[in-house]
Amino acid sequence: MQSMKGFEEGVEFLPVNSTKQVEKRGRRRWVLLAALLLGLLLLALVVGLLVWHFQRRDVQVQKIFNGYLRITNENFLDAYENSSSPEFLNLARKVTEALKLLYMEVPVLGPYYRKSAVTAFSEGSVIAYYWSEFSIPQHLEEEAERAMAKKRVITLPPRGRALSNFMVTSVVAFPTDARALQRTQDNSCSFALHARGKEVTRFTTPGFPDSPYPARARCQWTLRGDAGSVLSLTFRSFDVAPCDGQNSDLVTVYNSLSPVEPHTVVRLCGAYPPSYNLTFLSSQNVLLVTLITSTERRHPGFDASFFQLPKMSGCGGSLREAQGTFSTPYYPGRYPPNINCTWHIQVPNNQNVKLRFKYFYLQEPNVVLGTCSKDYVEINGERYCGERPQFVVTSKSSKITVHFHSDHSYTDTGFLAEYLSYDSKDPCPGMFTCGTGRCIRRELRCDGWADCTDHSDERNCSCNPSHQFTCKNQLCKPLFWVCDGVNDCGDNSDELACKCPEGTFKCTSGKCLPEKQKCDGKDDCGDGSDEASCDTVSIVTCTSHTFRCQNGLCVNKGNPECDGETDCSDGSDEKNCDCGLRSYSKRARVVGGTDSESGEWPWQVSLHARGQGHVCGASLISPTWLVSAAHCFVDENSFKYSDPTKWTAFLGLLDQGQLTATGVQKHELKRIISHPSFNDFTFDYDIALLELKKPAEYSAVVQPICLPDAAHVFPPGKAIWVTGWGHTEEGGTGALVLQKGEIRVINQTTCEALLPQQLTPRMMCVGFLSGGVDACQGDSGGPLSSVEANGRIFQAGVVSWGEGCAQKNKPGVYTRLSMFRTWIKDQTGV
Ligand SMILES: *[C@@H]1O[C@H](CO)[C@@H](O)[C@H](O)[C@H]1NC(C)=O
Ligand SMILES: *[C@@H]1O[C@H](CO)[C@@H](O)[C@H](O)[C@H]1NC(C)=O
Ligand SMILES: *[C@@H]1O[C@H](CO)[C@@H](O)[C@H](O)[C@H]1NC(C)=O
Ligand SMILES: *[C@@H]1O[C@H](CO)[C@@H](O)[C@H](O)[C@H]1NC(C)=O
Ligand SMILES: *[C@@H]1O[C@H](CO)[C@@H](O)[C@H](O)[C@H]1NC(C)=O
Ligand SMILES: [Ca+2]
Ligand SMILES: [Ca+2]
Ligand SMILES: [Ca+2]
Repeated sequence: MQSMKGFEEGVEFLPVNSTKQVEKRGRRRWVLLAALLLGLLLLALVVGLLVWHFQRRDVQVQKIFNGYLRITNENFLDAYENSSSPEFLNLARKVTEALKLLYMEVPVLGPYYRKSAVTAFSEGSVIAYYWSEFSIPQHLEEEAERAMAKKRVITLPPRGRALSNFMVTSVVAFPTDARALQRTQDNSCSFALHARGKEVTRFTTPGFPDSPYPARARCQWTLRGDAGSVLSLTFRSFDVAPCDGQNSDLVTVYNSLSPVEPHTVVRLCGAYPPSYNLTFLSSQNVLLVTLITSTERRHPGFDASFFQLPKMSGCGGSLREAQGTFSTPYYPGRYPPNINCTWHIQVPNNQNVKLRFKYFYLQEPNVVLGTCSKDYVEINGERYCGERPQFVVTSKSSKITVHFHSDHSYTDTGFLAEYLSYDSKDPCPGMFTCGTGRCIRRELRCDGWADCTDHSDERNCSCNPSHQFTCKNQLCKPLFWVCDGVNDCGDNSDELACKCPEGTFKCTSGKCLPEKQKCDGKDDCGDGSDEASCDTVSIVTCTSHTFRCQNGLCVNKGNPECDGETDCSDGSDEKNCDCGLRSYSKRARVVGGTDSESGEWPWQVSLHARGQGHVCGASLISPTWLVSAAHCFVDENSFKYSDPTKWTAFLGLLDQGQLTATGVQKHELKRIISHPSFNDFTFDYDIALLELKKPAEYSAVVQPICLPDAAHVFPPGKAIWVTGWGHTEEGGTGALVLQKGEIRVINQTTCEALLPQQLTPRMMCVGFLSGGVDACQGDSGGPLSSVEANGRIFQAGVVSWGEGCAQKNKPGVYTRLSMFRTWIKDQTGV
């Protein structure tokens, strides 16, 4: 109480001049003491606050590092593969002891070290894989990470007597993905496999294929081969939950037995089609496969196998012919990590040498653009990496040296290159020389399509006004790309002529209207386009350009069907949306670019007429209904094409040579409904509906496509896809594998001008998008697939006219499907 009182007095007296109290000595001492106490208390408070503050900022974080080190003076024993053998335990103890000594020497690590454990050993002399746990103040985390990643040699201090004759180098470790943490403690889903002889060893996710892999699992497979071998790992079937950022299920393959990012070969999620090559090579005799699952979604998992093969003795070499080819090891399979290859090329007769890289894929994540810091090809001191279209490198002499380097992580398919000798005076005999040194056919010069990657074949041309537009920059472009909203010239001059004046906007029809008529609730354009993309979706008067909900109300949003947002108050715009999605999200890079892959166009149908094989295409729109072209079912003298019993429909088909492949469904037709207004002279109303006798079963390779609403717009300039096998009946020249081509919607006005008197509102025009595609392989009756909002694919059209094929400088004509939405609904109920 006393001190309390003094405290109060002190508070009272301290700030003021206290001369009055001088004579009262005893009382003054009290005050001083109280003040001192107060000061101490305040100090304690401040210190306490500071400590609390810093501790809060500097909570100790648990940090686990995965790493490996090399023991240089030990030989590998078989017992080291068994983590409960005395030999393993003995060596593991030495390693953890050595790590402890190492960490104690590093100020940022020593005080925070908790423990280490060795998870595996492998050959070379002996490599130990371990993890170390620290409890580190948060502000030291980064510094500790840097210290751990530094490659070290353990120099044993004198007190490390227990470790005499123990030489350790290359000690590195990297922070572990937080999601993988649990795994280091739990061994319930951990497998160790050793390849035997030349045998193929198979392993799968638990339960494959009958039951899905466990949710929230941490699994790992340690794969080994004999000393001196490397491993080849293939996922034969792969289907885990789709990739969606942080929380997806993830399979990772490491070129190490430590799950460290710098040795990651590949990270996989989602589903891969069977045609996708998922073969990976190691650079040593070990691989580690991990599966980390975070989701509850149910997927079958993977079926994988691996085998050992002798380590490649070398790559590269000396090439002395006048011409030849060379490629990265295992091309077109992936090259292995951690290799260097050097090719010394010298052509005879004092000719010059040039290299043409036909395919070049050295793509990997985490490369800073333009640095080629990971995998690269180096020629004449210049590095090439990433994914590149065909390119040429020339030398001014008869020699050239090509160096290929792959680092420890992530591999790709590599390159295929050709070397040629050439006369420096005439590098492309009989052909046109691109600025890049590539030779192309003379006809490709000034044809309006860039065949040289630097566009040099299209420079200094005089354009042909009958079908070409002269850009301001002197490039020639097909007339049908004018005013389609896409900058084809590069300087936008093909779009300038059709731009609306300042203060106005452009309707889809091309009409220019004052800005204020946009989104004012009135259809001023006449095609609804001024009301189609407004900030708020509202109910408007129904016109032929508005989407009508089931409840009869119309909304002003363009293409609201199945876009993932509820736009109708009754939700009807998002009903019946089980369509237009592919099961496989991944696609391989197809060399040449026009072969489709299994499951890429699961709605594509092949129609075989009896005795004639593939005749027409069609698309699946429901389990029992197909859409095709009416002209496929017009009778001829010799054959009654309108008779449904004459036809067989193949669903899920990729290769016409493999009609009995797994997944292919063979169906008979019950009914053919050709549009009653079909005109086989003008090809107007060229559409037919086919009913299957038995419903199709949906699968990874059989799925329906979405039908566009009557008001659905596929605007000019939009890129879509045409698919088909071509006309195999004409002498069997068609492709065996389903072909695809990227095409672009052409402005209807422009197309009418190019095809006078031939186009009706039931038709739409498309043009080929890339000049590299030589011929379109679409077949009559086949679908045009358009990727719309939310990734769903809608059928824009049916391949109709003649070849059904867009040629480079001629538009192709297709049946506009949105015009037939009501008719299809009336006939089929779909
Ligand atoms: C691993 O070593 C332990 C202890 O020596 C032994 O009991 C066990 O059978 C070994 N396992 C294998 C697969 O060799
Ligand atoms: C995948 O590539 C490997 C080479 O890495 C090759 O051996 C294998 O045959 C390829 N598999 C397929 C299905 O193409
Ligand atoms: C490949 O070359 C690089 C740089 O020259 C070198 O650091 C690396 O060790 C070499 N790798 C192999 C496997 O020889
Ligand atoms: C185009 O003409 C310019 C000068 O007229 C010339 O320098 C250039 O090489 C020519 N380009 C091509 C591809 O012919
Ligand atoms: C179509 O082209 C014509 C001229 O060729 C142009 O006036 C019109 O605006 C274009 N339409 C669209 C939607 O761009
Ligand atoms: Ca790499
Ligand atoms: Ca254009
Ligand atoms: Ca919607």
